[in-house]
Amino acid sequence: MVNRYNFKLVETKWQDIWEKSKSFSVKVDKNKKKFYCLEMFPYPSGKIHMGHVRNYTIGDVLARYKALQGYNVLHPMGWDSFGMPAENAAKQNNLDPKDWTESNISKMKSQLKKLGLSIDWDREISTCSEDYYKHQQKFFLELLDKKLVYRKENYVNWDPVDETVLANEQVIDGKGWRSGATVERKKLSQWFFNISKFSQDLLDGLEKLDNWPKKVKTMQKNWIGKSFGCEIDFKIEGDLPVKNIKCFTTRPDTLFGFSFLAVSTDHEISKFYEKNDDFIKFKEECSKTGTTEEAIAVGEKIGFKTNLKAINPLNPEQKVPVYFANFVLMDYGFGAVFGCPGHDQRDFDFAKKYDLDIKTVVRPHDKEDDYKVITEAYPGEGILINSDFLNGIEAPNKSVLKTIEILEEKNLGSKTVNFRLKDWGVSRQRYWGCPIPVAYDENGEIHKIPDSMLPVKLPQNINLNAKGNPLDHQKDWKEIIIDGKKMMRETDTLDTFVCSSWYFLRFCSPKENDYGFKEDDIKYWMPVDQYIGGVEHAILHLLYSRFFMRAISKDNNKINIKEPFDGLFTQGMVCHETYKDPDNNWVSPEEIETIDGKKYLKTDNTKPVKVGASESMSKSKKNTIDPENIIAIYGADAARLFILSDSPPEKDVQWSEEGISSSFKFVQKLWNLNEKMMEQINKNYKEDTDEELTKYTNKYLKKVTKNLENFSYNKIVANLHEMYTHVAKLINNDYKQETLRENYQKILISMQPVLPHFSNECLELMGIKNFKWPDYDEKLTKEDKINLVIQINGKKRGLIPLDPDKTEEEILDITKKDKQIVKYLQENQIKKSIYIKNKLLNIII
Ligand code: ANZ
Repeated sequence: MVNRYNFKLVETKWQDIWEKSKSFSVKVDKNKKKFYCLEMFPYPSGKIHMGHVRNYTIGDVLARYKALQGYNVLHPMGWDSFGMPAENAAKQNNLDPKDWTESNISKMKSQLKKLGLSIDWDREISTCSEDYYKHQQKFFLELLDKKLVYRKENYVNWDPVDETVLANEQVIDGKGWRSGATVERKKLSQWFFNISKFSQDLLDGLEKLDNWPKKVKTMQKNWIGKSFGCEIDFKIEGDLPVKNIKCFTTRPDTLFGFSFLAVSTDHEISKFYEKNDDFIKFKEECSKTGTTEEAIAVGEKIGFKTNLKAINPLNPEQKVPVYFANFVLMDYGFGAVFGCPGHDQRDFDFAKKYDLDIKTVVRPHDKEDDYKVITEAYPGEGILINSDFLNGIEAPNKSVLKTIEILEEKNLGSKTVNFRLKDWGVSRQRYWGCPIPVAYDENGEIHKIPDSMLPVKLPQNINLNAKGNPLDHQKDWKEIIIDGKKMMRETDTLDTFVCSSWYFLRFCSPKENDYGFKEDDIKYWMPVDQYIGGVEHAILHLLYSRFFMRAISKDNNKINIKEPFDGLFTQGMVCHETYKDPDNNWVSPEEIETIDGKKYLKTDNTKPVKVGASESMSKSKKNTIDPENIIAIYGADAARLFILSDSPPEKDVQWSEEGISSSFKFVQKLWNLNEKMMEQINKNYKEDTDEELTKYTNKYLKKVTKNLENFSYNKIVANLHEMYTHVAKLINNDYKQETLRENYQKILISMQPVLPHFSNECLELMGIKNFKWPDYDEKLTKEDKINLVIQINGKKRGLIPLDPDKTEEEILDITKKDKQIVKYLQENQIKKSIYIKNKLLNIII
């Protein structure tokens, strides 16, 4: 096949076409409807990967479609450019993180441009630029005034490899989300955002996010983790001045199963044990288990027995031992638990280890009253037993409320709600981040850096190899005079998730100098109409952004936004087969050649390669494909077409050599069709043979429009294939020039979202410069005749060509007179008929 569509030429030329036709950018007519289309912005690692290609192609299809529909479209791009990798790369190569980052940005920007994305580069932002973080520092100080930021000494998740603190959300299965190192516990003075203050509001807000995937809302809901329960004040006896210990419980109804009380090693009663060597050793032992709930759930439960006794409020006769235990978290509830081994597995494990009573107080519905918990706790539903005046009550549905009522009456406890969501620790002991704009006087008092001294810029030319936080070693930078007083700057920098919590506002007014955004601009553009990104951000980034909008909106007359993202779409992964050489090392697709359908090492074609499962592309498994090569070989349109084909955007897509090459061939076929179309147009026939082309075009447009509206972008690829087959056939009929031009022009415009380069080239050749999304005529999309299947007693007996949408009676009348069918009906009585509209009539005789 001759490659007559020279995508290399076209794709460079196409940028000008977009520049001319883009409807957005600096001058925006705010009387027009707006559409804000945003994809999660990338970290400038230096190279785009297939995940970016998919994410940005999906966004681009939508942005172009909306622009063609006449919206002002905001489709910006920026860089999440602070963070560890820059610092690490700079250390290794003896570079400045800023230079490394900026050079990566320029590489990635040119790669994104090659994909032909309709991005408004005039609005480009980068979070590591002073223009950006200056405003972030102002927001930080505003939050400090509103008491939504505070500093406190706390146990933190410490990543020993990256030597930094991690937020709870950044610890996955007990490991650092970036380094993969097992996270330790460490006590440090830290800055926190008071996200927990908004727990209920963040939960309520989820209800209104109708255009978010259900799974993301469920993940956030679980993360916020609202528990209904009760706080109980346990009376304490013993040789210490401790009168009572408060516990939070969701199961007060199991109080008769009480067999120990456990507190966290940081509980306030620990102050009495500070000098106890055994306790100190025990505490060290506890620090070794991870800090996350998952780690604690699977880890060994260990305890340290005190001499204290706790009294059961419902049965004052019963006194049980008090322990320190590693599975009790200090920052949940009151850092204390009443242990009920019969019905809680952690308590069960603990009781087994320390030989404590295991009492059964709930029996499953299908068991007798002598039921006993033996091998594991029974947390399920049932009936209360061995519980004195509570016996016989249905647990937990009725028994929890009933017990709370009793406890409240006796003043022994009260109904409470608890949230799992913890405040967001934002301090990072790293250089390459946004400096926290405060300083400390000699008494350690916190002072805001005055507005006139903002931004607090990062010092340059520093020694990144210094141990710990490089900023700590910058004496000149650290010392500062405020109002004539000597102070020391804060050396912690902000978690990069702070930068991404408001970047979508900045895109609305990227050049605004005085504040992070302009009121008018965000009133017009916000919220983001469609946000597109990976589901891995379901909790972290998407929750932080929702919090940050609430936090800056509080007492701020410039902004009143709770929900930044009206619509959310989470795209699937791009996957590829995995390969291993005979020695079990991962091999990349580029190192492989195919001989007789089998795969061998390129360097040694006697060595067969083991083909493994297709998995999400990742550097560690070497199953990545370089988008830049793909674009260079096949062109951006073919790459876009392929990345959208096969699977719906929310599902994973399998990348294959055959797939991309057939997409490429299809673009060539479209070009051939274009050439043929131009020939036909030039023939200039006087009359149309029929109306088929117009009808088909309308039907096709209806389908494409519907699929665009529903994010069924893979179906658009199928629509294009079908269109090619039909139109290639239809144009052999004779059509007038206007008919051909009118229909083909619509088809070409419909290709804009997916194949922008190709479509623009062809439209330009036809002399068409201004266009909008083509409407279709509903009347013309109706099928002319349908072939109705006629069954007698379920057997197919004939086909009757009919006008569509006839009633069942009309069809029965016609059928009774039809020659083919009459012979089957004869004298038989029709008992009933079953009609499936426009498809089938089954007559039962
Ligand atoms: C007694 C009990 C009996 C409990 C029983 C459960 C089952 P959710 O639902 O996740 O909120 N708990 C309370 N504070 C804790 C802390 N600081 N560290 C670890 N565990 C803590 O969990 C609530 C339950 O978690 C509470 O109810 C308490 O154990 C435990 F059959 O109290 B329960």
